[in-house]
Amino acid sequence: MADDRICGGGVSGGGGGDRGDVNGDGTFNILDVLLAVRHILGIEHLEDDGLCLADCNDDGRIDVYDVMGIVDVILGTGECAPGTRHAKLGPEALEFHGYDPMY
Ligand SMILES: [Ca+2]
Ligand SMILES: [Ca+2]
Repeated sequence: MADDRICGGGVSGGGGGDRGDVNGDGTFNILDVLLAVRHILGIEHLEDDGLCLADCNDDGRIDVYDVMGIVDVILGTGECAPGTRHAKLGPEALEFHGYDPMY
C-alpha cells in the first residue's frame, strides 16, 4: 500500500505515546516543540517513535505545521489530527501586529 505516513497509520502506535508528545514522556510542553524544531532545522534528527509522534498532522513529514500543531495542543487550542493545518496559528498569526519594540 502506497503510504507516506511515518507511523504507518497507527496514530498512537510506536512507543505508545500520543502524537505531539515527541519525547514520549506523557506530557505536552516546550520540550516537544524544541525537539520538533531541532529536527526541522537539522540540528538533531528524530528517529523511529520520535518521528512518528512529531508528525502531528500525519502527513508523512515533520514541518512547521506540526510544530504549530504541538503548540496548539499545549495551549489547548487544538489537537494533533490527520490533515490538520492549524490555520489559526498560520504565518499570518505569527506577524507582530502592533508590536512596540519599546514595550
Ligand atoms: Ca513530551
Ligand atoms: Ca506533518
